[in-house]
Amino acid sequence: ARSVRTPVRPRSTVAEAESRFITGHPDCNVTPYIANLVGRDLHKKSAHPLGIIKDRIEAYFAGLETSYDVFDGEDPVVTTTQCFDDLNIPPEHPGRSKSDTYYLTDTELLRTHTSAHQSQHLRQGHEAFLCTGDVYRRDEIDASHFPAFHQMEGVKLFSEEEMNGQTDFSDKEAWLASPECDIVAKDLKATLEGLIKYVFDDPDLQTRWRDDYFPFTEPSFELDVFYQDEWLEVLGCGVIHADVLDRCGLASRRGWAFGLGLERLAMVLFAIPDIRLFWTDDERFHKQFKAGQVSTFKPYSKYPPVFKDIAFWCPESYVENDFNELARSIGGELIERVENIDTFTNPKTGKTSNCYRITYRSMDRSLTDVEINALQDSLRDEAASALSVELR
Ligand code: FA5
Ligand code: MG
Repeated sequence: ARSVRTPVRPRSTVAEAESRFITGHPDCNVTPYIANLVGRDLHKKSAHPLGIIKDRIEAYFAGLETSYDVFDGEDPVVTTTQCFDDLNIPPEHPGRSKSDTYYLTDTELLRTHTSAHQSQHLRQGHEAFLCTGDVYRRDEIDASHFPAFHQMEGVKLFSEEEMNGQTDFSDKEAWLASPECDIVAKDLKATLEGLIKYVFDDPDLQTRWRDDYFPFTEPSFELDVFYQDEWLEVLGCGVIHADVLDRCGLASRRGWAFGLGLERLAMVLFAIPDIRLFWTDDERFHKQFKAGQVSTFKPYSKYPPVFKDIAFWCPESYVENDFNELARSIGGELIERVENIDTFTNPKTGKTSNCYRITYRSMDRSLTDVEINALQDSLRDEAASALSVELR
């Protein structure tokens, strides 16, 4: 297989990062905190859990009959065409909104998924490939969600003979009921079940398939793994939508695609309890991992959490991700969780109040009251000024 791997980029300075991603365009909503995460290239570090798991997944695919081309160095800045239009994601889809996505300009953004590169690789003639990269989303904040994370995309096309020369299905129902659809979907699930077996080598690992929906696959599925007493979603996948292939000049072909969250799989494989740990510079984390080896993470501390509540009346324009973003901008990796613990609407005024519980906890050290009070005070001040909320 051809392999197009690029070397690790040097970490950019704050000023460099900001000048590229914080453009001054009226639609730009990238914060300095996010700009500084771009380019860390954790997935290319062979002794980092994300690099180790990526290498292991690539090794599984290298052992299959189909030959997969491997990519891991595409620019995370993509266009709305690449990230959405090519994939049948309509203009009004919530995933495209500024409350969910980091825009540099009205047409350029930090990719929200590695599916943003599917069409370009298909157009260039790659029939089976893996493509890994960092992706960015304005999202909720807890132990398994971080605004920057890593995905690996996988795509495989089937030959026209394998599809019995059939591609002209009268409608969605006819396609879903066809033996051709079944061939692709079965191969997809078998390939991913084989992957999980290979990566985890653990007969006790509990997994489950669920039906899902993506505009760019039909049918669509997700796979969950049981971890820390709950089902953790590790990947989305499906049979590539005919319209997506058609746009790539591949109307006569069918195939499958998947996108898996590397952090989610790595958390389970290495027993890493919190997604923020992947971004730490702490030696106590890094010295536990070696290239090519799976080991169980031994937490080096359980520093106590500090809880702080904040309650406010919201303006009509209020969106929760703006508050999550603000918290992350002010508290950075010291924020473990932002939880909405109470919301109600005053029947007389029609105004809505939200109360959030912020969990502050460092992975590396004990926090002092003085520093947390200072962070919480800035969060209150900034919420009032930047989000126009009325503190209670
Ligand atoms: C997608 O991103 C689709 N592009 C996947 C896909 C590809 C479907 C190809 C069909 C064909 P989703 O939004 O569910 O789907 O994200 C995929 C995975 O990324 C999730 O299953 C999860 O493992 C991971 N993920 C999503 N959000 C976060 C987050 N905030 N932090 C960490 N991991 C996340
Ligand atoms: Mg999903």
